[in-house]
Amino acid sequence: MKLIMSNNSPYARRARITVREAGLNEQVEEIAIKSFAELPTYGPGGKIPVLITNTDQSICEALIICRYLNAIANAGLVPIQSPELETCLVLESTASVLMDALFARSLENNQRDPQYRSSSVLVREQNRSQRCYDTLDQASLRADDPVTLASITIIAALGYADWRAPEDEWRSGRAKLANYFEQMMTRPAFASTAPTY
Ligand SMILES: N[C@@H](CCC(=O)N[C@@H](CS)C(=O)NCC(=O)O)C(=O)O
Repeated sequence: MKLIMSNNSPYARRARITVREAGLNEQVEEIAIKSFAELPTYGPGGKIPVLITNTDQSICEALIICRYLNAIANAGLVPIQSPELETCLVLESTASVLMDALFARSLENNQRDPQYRSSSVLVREQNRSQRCYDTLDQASLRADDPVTLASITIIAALGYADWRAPEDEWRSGRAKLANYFEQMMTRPAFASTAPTY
């Protein structure tokens, strides 16, 4: 399989950590894009990540790629029983929303002509980000719990916040979340995929 990615995309990082935690390193070759212009050649979405399967199918969307990798490796990255399943989905979806909120702000700040930048969008997405940080902090996450697609998404989103939204100071007043992040980052799958910027 081939994973079309970039070293600093938080969406691609979800898939890259999943590859490693699912033990699929030998089966998935990572291909870093040279330009966004080449992306539509890998599928209609034209976004990274894209997974090209062994049957030459092109799967997009990080969430779906991660579930596919988890399924083919039988990796157990999504609990199958309550209440762990619901907990995983609540946290994964919260981190997913956080990632989208951070990405939306990054688009406004870095790709929009300053005269067209929307301060209302920036405020709305920043408020959304703060609510998500709070929810994740209040979840009292434990680094010695089994890795799931939730923990993968949380760390990918927070790592992206460090890069694109340092003004959020997400660690401030959220010692539990900060401690969780630090501990998770000692795992090779997480450390080796830290964004390069
Ligand atoms: N919903 C998608 C978002 C992926 C995404 O937006 N990736 C960005 C890079 S971080 C991208 O490819 N942007 C190119 C573009 O928007 O044309 C996912 O979860 O995979």
